[in-house]
Amino acid sequence: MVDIEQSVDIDYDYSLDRDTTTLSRHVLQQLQSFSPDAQDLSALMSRIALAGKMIARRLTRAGLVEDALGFTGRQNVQGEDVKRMDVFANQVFISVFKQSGLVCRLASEEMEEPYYIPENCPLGRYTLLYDPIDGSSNVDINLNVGSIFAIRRQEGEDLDRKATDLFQDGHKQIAAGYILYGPSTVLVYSIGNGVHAFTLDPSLGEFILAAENIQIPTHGPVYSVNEGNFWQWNDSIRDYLRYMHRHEGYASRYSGALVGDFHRILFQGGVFLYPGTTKKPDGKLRLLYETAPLAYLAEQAGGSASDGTTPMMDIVPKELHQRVPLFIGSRENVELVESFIKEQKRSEFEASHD
Ligand code: AHM
Ligand code: MG
Repeated sequence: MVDIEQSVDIDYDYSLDRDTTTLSRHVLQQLQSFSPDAQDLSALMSRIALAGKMIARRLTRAGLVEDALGFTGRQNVQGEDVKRMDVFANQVFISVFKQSGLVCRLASEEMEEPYYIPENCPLGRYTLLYDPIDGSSNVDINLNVGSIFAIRRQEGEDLDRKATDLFQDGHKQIAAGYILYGPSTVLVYSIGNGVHAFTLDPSLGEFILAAENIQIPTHGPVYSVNEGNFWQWNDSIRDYLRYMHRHEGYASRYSGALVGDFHRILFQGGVFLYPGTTKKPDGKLRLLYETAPLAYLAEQAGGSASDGTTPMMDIVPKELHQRVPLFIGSRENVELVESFIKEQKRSEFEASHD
């Protein structure tokens, strides 16, 4: 006979346990410590989560409130048209970190120079690097967008406010992740101990653990690239795409928002690529707040990321808004693209030495 009381107890235990694994609890569990550093990271992640909730709230109401959709009429430092949501989301991160006491500087796609919060600087030696709205061309058509973030520890006093200590490789990141604003809002993060995903439960206002220690499949069917740039690619990338077209087992998926495309690959495998083009030889994506944070996640999940030849995590930026080609995802898929790039370099080398 079924013991109803016991089975009810078991169900409650399971669902309550699941519901109470919130992001901040998870961060502390990950660090297995209540040290000041662990408390800092937990507080930083809670602030990022708060920014994510505020942006998600605005996005869900974007068609209803004034001034949420459309362009501002301005261009950002990279010469791209700035959308109202870009400005709003950029400001959200600034205002949540003003209250944190922990972050001295923020650097984002939307600001030419880092933003300093002097009152935090004596104590808060962390820097937040972020893309407030990734894939912002999707906002006006109600498709998914994201926010990407990384945290680095400030090194030195930075008295001249040049933030040169940020020009170090991706291994200097102590945390990275993204928030995906899709049918639900999902936060994915790593603090160097695996990759974990949380789903926002709007009724609780909390990010609840959804998947722990995510592993990217070593091989996947998806290739994700803007094929409209075919005419602008070099031969190696064209050859790779021809290979994709001529072999069974591959599917093309491209949403126009890196975060969404990467999220699919994280769970299902495949490769995302944004190679250099004739108009943008270093591609479109930015190293410090787009490609390096996602590379950190990819490596933590057993995948890989490179610029075609060098591991993304090893690339040292020369400037804040540096762009870099990106090849990221399942290890075998990334290796396949890299093999085409290597082959072209080899034939170029041979031709120049004939
Ligand atoms: P954004 O951060 O200015 O929105 O630009 C980044 C986006 C990526 O999310 C996306 O993969 C890519 O740019 C799309 O660019 P394109 O339209 O050239 O394919
Ligand atoms: Mg972006």
